[in-house]
Amino acid sequence: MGRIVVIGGDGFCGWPTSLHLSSLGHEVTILDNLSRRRIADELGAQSLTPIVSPEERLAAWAEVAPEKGAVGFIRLDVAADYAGLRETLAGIRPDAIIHFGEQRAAPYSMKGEAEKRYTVDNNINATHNLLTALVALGLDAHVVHLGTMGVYGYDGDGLEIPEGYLDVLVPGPGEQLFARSILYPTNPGSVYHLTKSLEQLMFQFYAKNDGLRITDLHQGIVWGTQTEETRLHAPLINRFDYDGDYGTVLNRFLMQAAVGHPLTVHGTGGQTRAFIHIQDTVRCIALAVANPPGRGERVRVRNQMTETHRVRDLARMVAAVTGATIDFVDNPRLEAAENDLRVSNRSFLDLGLNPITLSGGLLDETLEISGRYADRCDMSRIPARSLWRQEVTGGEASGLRMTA
Ligand code: USQ
Repeated sequence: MGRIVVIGGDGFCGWPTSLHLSSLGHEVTILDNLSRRRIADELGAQSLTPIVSPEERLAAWAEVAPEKGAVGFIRLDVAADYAGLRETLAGIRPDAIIHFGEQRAAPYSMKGEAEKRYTVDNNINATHNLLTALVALGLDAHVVHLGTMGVYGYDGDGLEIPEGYLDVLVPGPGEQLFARSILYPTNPGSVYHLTKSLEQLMFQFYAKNDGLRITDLHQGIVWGTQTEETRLHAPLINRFDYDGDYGTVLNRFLMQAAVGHPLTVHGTGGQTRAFIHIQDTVRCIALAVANPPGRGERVRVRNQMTETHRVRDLARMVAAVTGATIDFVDNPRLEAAENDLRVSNRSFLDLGLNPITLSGGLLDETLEISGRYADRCDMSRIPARSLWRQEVTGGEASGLRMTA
């Protein structure tokens, strides 16, 4: 078992991951600037589940799992405080670093100038600071980064998306064919997804130039709230975002059904996306930590998803279970109205992942939690209001209206 730093360990994926790694016997230190809580305040949209302070969470964990050892917490802005990051890593000398420390909402990243610039500044600087510090300190820690399925884009027409790389033959002079294995060409659909696409190049460079060992996990849309560890004690409960910026589609539909709001399908709901339950997220990260690439190897890319679904099918499924009505609303995003999606996830299946599926009963748990905390819901926060494009007339932005 090793020493693991979890950057962004206070967030929706980072918190349950920190507990899971601790329960496996790792010594975990969370580095977090509490930006998810700050942005929730800024948006006036709190987690549906009540979240206690990091100190109270960690005290609760020490109480239920005293034999696992304490999880440490350091409040640090990895993107802004390079000296602090360097000093912290030099002190801990971790074996692995899980990097969740990024602004992760596509709608938030498209809200306006400030949010676009914040998302790029934060995500790019956080990632580059981490890589630079590892090189400067001569630390051979395995970096496990949370990427996104969205780097591939959603223009799939049946091609199975490989895990990171595309093996191509490039025609040369005469009959010559050059074999290349290239990063799958990125096609980001938001400024947020753009940052994850740019980061792929940083990882490629630092793995090649400095021999850093890096795994990039291209994760789908996470659903569910609780994991084996967060269920153990009330203060350990995971956050549940339902608002139009941070709420993700299936969890939104489940909570909308629980509070009596129509299910907000964007456009025709023909968008097909990749999904994974939060319990499988934490399992995948543990599997990735246990299976690092070697020094000098190229970045290991794994697709962290378990199934694909069309948005309108999810809405129909939730409506069938709950009796909710479905509202097909104008799509605030610029995205393909209909797409197919096939994704390879062989590498996690080969490592032994036994996927949780939507049919597996855990929908009920999310519905139950949504009902339990329904009185904490602010209905005005449910509609998605971030528009992907400003309408331009006569060379000037005339306001936030969609043209596509
Ligand atoms: N959608 C609706 N109704 C809603 C909310 C969303 O129809 O009320 C649609 C969106 O238009 C989109 C799809 O559902 O077509 C997915 O939206 P989402 O908000 O669930 O997911 P997304 O914005 O893509 O981002 C989320 C996470 C992000 C992660 C990404 C994985 O916030 O951190 O990287 O999922 S992926 O989508 O595979 O790129």
